[in-house]
Amino acid sequence: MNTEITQSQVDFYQENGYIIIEDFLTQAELEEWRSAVTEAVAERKDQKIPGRAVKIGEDDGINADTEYQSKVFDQLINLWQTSEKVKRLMLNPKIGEMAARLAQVDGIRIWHDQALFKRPWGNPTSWHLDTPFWSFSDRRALSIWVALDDSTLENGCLFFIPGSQRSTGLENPGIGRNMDSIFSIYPQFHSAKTVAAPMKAGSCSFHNGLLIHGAHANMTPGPRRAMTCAFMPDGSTFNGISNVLPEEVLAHLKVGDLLNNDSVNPLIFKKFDLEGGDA
Ligand SMILES: O=C(O)CCC(=O)C(=O)O
Ligand SMILES: [Fe+2]
Repeated sequence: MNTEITQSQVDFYQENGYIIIEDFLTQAELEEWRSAVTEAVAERKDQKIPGRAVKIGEDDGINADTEYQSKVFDQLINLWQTSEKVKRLMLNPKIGEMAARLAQVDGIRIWHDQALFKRPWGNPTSWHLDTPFWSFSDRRALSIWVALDDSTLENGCLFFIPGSQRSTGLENPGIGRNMDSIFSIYPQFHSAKTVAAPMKAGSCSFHNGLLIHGAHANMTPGPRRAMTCAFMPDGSTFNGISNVLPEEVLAHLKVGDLLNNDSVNPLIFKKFDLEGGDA
């Protein structure tokens, strides 16, 4: 696994809100990720999120799914909670350290992982922001997106609007079927330059949760599979949005409480731990 992050990569990420890391996984690691994730997805039998009765493609209040949304991708959340193999991959402190270094934070917790499988002929992923959906409000939150298949212009690679993370906010524009909806809230990006992010299988990207991003439709008869994980800076507090938090956790949470329950949001990297106390 290529987990080194250089200062120039940190600088690029901070400026543009994303970074692509080629050959993140070796061929053997890619095989391991593919098999762990596809097995974990199959074991879920279409259950979108642990502890809830919602099937993929149904409305769980997270995305207000419609039939159209169900054909954007199959979205299976928190596979780390139902698969030991995925848990080993997701709780890797080396990945946490990459995220912490890019985001310039001292500690990183998993917010949620998600497999995002765009099926053949899958709809495009409309421009959207991630952070406004989440139960904490931190401009530094980010995600890793690992390509399990070659992700191409033809089958639904990611697109970014570089630098947009610096002027978007925590209001949620949502995600619907119209690619241009987000520009009614952010008209300044209507004519912005966009960047396509095709990636070979085993490469990955990180993107800031406030970066405007989306993906092409899948215009091929093959799948475009990705494994992703959203990260929350350690020390984040509850903002009152339920998102993926389990009922029993929500029952005891007040706005402003620390989200530091390791069984829900594992701390996967803390600078202090590795650097002997001078963080
Ligand atoms: O995979 C996609 O189509 C979209 C991914 C995305 O929005 C994300 O990882 O935040
Ligand atoms: Fe997203």
